[in-house]
Amino acid sequence: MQIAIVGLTASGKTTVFNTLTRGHAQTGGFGALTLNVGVVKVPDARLDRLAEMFKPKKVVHADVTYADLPAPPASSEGHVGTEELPAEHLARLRESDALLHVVRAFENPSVPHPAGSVDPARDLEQLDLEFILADLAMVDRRLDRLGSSGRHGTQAEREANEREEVVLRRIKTELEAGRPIRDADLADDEAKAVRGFRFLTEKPVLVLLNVGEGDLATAPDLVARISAGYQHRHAMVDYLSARIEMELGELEPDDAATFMAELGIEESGLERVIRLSYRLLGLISFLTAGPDEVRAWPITEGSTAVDAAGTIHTDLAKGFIRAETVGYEDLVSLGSTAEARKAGRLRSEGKTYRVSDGDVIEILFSR
Ligand SMILES: Nc1nc2c(ncn2[C@@H]2O[C@H](COP(=O)(O)OP(=O)(O)OP(=O)(O)O)[C@@H](O)[C@H]2O)c(=O)[nH]1
Ligand SMILES: [Mg+2]
Repeated sequence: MQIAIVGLTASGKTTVFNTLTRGHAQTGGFGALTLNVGVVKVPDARLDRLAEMFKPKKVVHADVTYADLPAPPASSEGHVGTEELPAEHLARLRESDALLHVVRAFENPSVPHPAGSVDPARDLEQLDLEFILADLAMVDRRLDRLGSSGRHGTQAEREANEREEVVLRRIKTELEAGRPIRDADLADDEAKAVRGFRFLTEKPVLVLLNVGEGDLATAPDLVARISAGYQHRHAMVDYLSARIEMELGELEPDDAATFMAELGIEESGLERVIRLSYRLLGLISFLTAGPDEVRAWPITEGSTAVDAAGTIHTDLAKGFIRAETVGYEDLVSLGSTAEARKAGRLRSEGKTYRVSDGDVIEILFSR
């Protein structure tokens, strides 16, 4: 699973990327076209608790890949266009499963805002519009193609083309009205007909307001104000002070705790953002626990026991017999798998069982 970090120039994308990945990519690049990619472990206190119980050789977290894309360069007319991005970056953007849209809400006299003033609502709208235009350009190109050559081929091909055209026309109407595709509420078969395009405005988005160091107290108000004007499907709004998080990340854990107490922060914003983006991807975690390994496995919400088996290994899905399942809370309160079994909390689930977040699962299978 991959999340693309997008945003206008000097909004703090690379600073956010560094805090997420504890990396040291160069910030303040001002339009330098470097692409940064890093893998982030999803914090999960349950794994620590299970590790105490099972004393495994290793503990493996679920992870998410973040790609920090440079802002699209401004063209001579002052537009920022995704079309201007190098092909490799555009491909990354299209391939991503979700967007983390960093919006500047911090003042910093030594880094003037390219537009002359800090205005998160304006910036948010500007990049959103660019993405709408990029999708619209794609839709138009495809409709042209379908118009000229889509009438040929076998009957099945022509019918598929007609179905695609209907969906594309519908999407075009949405985009022309300034609405992202994620709002269009496409039916499953409609979404499937246009999946290959990997439209930018179809991806779920987490809007991250990057607030100044002194603005943490008022940040929730800003979030409320911006989200009131941002009622879209598959969209969330949150805040972070990237600068503070970066400094926190450079401290020893004890010092970080003291610093957080001084600032009156209860939870690291970073962990919240990682968790939110995990949820944004529609992911939950099931867990496996044993003497070799305690591990969290990402899986799409709604997945079945046999999907879970396949996530671990295709052989487990092929030879699936049953999934011995116990909820994390039950396992921890009863103290061991054996006790959970005695108490009747260890369930034998079949192929079609829908996995819940925090299920501790052992797959029984035949080779
Ligand atoms: N005061 C303050 N400065 C910040 C904050 N976040 C980023 N900056 C500064 O703003 C400048 C731009 O930050 P970057 O993280 O490089 O921004 P970017 O969006 O990656 O910029 P480009 O890649 O050039 O588009 C740097 O000098 C950062 O130190 C913040 O929360 N507060
Ligand atoms: Mg950058």
